[in-house]
Amino acid sequence: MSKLWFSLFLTTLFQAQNFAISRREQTPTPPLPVLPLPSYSQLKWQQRELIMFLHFGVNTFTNSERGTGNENPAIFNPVGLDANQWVSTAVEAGVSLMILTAKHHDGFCLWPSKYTDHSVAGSPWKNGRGDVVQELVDAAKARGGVDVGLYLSPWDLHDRRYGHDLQYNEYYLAQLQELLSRYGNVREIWFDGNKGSNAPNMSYYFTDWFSMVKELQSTINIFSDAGPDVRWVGNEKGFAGSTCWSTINRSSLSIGDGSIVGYLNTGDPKGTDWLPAECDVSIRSGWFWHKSESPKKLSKLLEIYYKSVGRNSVMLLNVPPNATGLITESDVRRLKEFREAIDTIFSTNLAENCFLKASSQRGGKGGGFGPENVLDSDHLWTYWAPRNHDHDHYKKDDEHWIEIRGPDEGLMKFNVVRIQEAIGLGQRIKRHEVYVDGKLVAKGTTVGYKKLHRLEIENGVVHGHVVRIKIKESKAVPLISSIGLHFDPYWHPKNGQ
Ligand code: FUL
Repeated sequence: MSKLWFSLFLTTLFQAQNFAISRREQTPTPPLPVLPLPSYSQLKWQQRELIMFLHFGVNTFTNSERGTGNENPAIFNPVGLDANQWVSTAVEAGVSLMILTAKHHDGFCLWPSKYTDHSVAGSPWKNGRGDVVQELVDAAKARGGVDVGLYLSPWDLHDRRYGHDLQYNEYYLAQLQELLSRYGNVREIWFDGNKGSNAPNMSYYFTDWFSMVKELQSTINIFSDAGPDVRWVGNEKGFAGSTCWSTINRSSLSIGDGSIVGYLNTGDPKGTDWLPAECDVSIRSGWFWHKSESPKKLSKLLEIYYKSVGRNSVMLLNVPPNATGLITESDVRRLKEFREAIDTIFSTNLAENCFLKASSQRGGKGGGFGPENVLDSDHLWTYWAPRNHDHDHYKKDDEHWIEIRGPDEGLMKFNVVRIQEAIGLGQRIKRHEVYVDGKLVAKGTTVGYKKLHRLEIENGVVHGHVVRIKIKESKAVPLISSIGLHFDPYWHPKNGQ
């Protein structure tokens, strides 16, 4: 081959290669994340939406909410205990995680701990050979689809070591080791910050506790007022703030500090830690079962759902087993109604089969970030992304919006708007508005994993053709993973509920 032909051959080869590479290089990439980001286990937790708390122990037999620590283990005798019934109730309510009070403030242990006599081992139940934690774990395993979490109260009214820092912390850590190594996977551990005002002074060795927990359970989420994985929402009504960031500064938090409840409720847009809020609330007025109490009305449970799950949080609903050891029939029924209501509202999305349009889309048409992504079943990793803003030329009209245009024939009838952010790349949206046929029907601040607007307009229902969601302010380009227009037949804003 002559020199000329050879160099021509090389040039062509180089260009061909270059072309192949450049086609790939032109595939639009996902945008950069906005830190902080959730961990794998935090993302899994967020997607659960509804989890169940089970307060059960000596208080169940004494008709009390807070024990004394002097209860005789002989009173604990749930003769009909059937954890399969608890698990079925949970699964039928759409719950995938159940958190049991292995030890509440009274110090009575629902498993036979080798470090105390104050446990099921000293009770007549199963002749002292029972283990409630094991019963729950076995039932969850047998049924499948439901995970277990545990609550181990730091405040202990029974144990004499309480108040002696070293001895009590060793005792507490010993029990943590039992619970987190004997029972398989534990997905959440609850460190309750509550403590009586007359309780002895006590320093908890949180750093040791948290390290030990993570060592024994790699996928667990640690809950406390201050995380490190899930934070308390700051109240026991089940309500997250109408602004609710999953980000917060952990350095401003401490466990058991009553002055930070407002901060916990809303989170912090400037927060450097991903620490989403969990909304704990009971189906009844008390945490423990009392014969005289009955479950909350369906409308109340739905209100809580909208104000927790619908505000970027997870709803932790307590359903206390009774003295027989079963979840009471009225609670089972109410939970069924609750699940049916959620399914009725959200199983139909009127936005499906609509025409979608957006202010812009990253990488242009066919680039993988178009508005159609908000209607698929993936609510995390496929999303509509607008073009990056060119900050030098930012004009007011550049605001980002996405539009849902209904079919020509007939109007869409809905009263709930659902918006979800692709939080895998960070929480971004600070302010947004919803318009129907040009009229403002809802506005809000944060969106996060899920924002639900139950429309507060007159008559409660909107009939319209074009729904436009405007993102008024955002930390970086907003990434919207899902949108829903739903009809909630239980919502009657005129008469309050
Ligand atoms: C509180 C406790 O004092 C209540 O008894 C209940 O366990 C609730 C979930 O947390 O701090």
